[in-house]
Amino acid sequence: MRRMLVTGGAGFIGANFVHYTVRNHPDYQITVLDALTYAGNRENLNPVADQVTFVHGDICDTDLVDQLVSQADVVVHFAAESHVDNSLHDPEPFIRSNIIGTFRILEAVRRHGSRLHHISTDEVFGDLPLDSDERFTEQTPYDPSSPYSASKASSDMLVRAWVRSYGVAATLSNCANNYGPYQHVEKFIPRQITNVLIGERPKLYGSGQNVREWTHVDDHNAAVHLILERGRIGETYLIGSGDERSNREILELILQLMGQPTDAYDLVPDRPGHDLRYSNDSSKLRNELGWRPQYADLESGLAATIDWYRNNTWWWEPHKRRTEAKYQLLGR
Ligand code: NAD
Ligand code: TDX
Repeated sequence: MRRMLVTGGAGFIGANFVHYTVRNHPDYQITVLDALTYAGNRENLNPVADQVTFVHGDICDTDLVDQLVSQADVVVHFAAESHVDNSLHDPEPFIRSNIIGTFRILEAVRRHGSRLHHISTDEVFGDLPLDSDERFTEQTPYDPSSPYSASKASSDMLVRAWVRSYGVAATLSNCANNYGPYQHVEKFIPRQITNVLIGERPKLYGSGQNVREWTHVDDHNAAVHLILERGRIGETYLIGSGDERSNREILELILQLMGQPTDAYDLVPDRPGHDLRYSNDSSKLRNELGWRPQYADLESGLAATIDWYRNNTWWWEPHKRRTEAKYQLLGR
């Protein structure tokens, strides 16, 4: 058995990663380290509770991180503050968890020689013009726009420096927008689905023309496993389905799939500094490691996601009111 430490394993992508690993890689013995912030939910791990050891703790806790990393062959680092709107309102937790937290993980990995995979985002590159075929590549210079993306860019830089200066055995990946089950109701797709389910009108920022590249969370996690198995140490891999849609298109699709008129939404004030378009060129991952997205059809992936939220109101209802109260403060 290989021993794997998953940070942030009670969050959206981390929990799906743990489920995916239990299903597809039973040779891993998994420990999750998660601080259970507003975004973490232990119930996300209910389906695999018997197969996973859960530790409630903070990645900034030097001694705890040292102890857990010393017992791990592989560390997969998802833990982070992840929501752009929150970072605009209150950046400090982003600096702490995303930068200091990653530093603590790196120092522990350096001491104990564990293999590290660092999870990051396409947002570190800034944005692309709306009407262009340009894509981010592994060579695109970093140019983050928000406190969130600046903190993730900083964490990536730390990982690269620890590889080069200390020989830490790390890989990095920068994925495009994810969707799927267990995504917090603050994020675009779950916010709109759950608004429809409670009879509230969905909320589209600004003109709704901003473009995102939507990737199913299981496709992201399959890529992470390929990189863990066959990725080259020190290398970065971009991950993305190639399916780009404007926010307006996604919202209209959700409304259509939920049997609502496709204009039944409100336009709300734009996000400050709102990135226009993200698009990842994932050919390195595809050519070197043979990755292909399995959820190639966004419509059916979205329909399954809508069904998941419809069938799991117990999971999101307790968080919905508090989330919308936060948005009301932001005027969005
Ligand atoms: P999330 O907010 O749903 O989950 C984050 C998890 O990290 C939560 O369980 C939270 O409790 C935990 N956490 C936060 N601070 C912590 C700390 N100091 N110590 C321990 N645990 C802590 O986020 P997500 O959407 O699942 O994102 C996971 C990772 O993937 C992040 O690194 C994010 O930057 C990256 N990412 C996300 C997307 C996306 O579309 N959601 C896309 C690309 C990359
Ligand atoms: O109510 C909304 N209305 C709206 O129009 C919300 C919540 C969002 N939006 C827009 C903003 C974005 O253009 O939808 C798009 C997606 O928004 P988010 O779900 O907040 O995602 P984004 O800002 O693109 O960042 C996401 O992808 C990259 C994740 O939250 C990050 O963690 C990841 O790094």
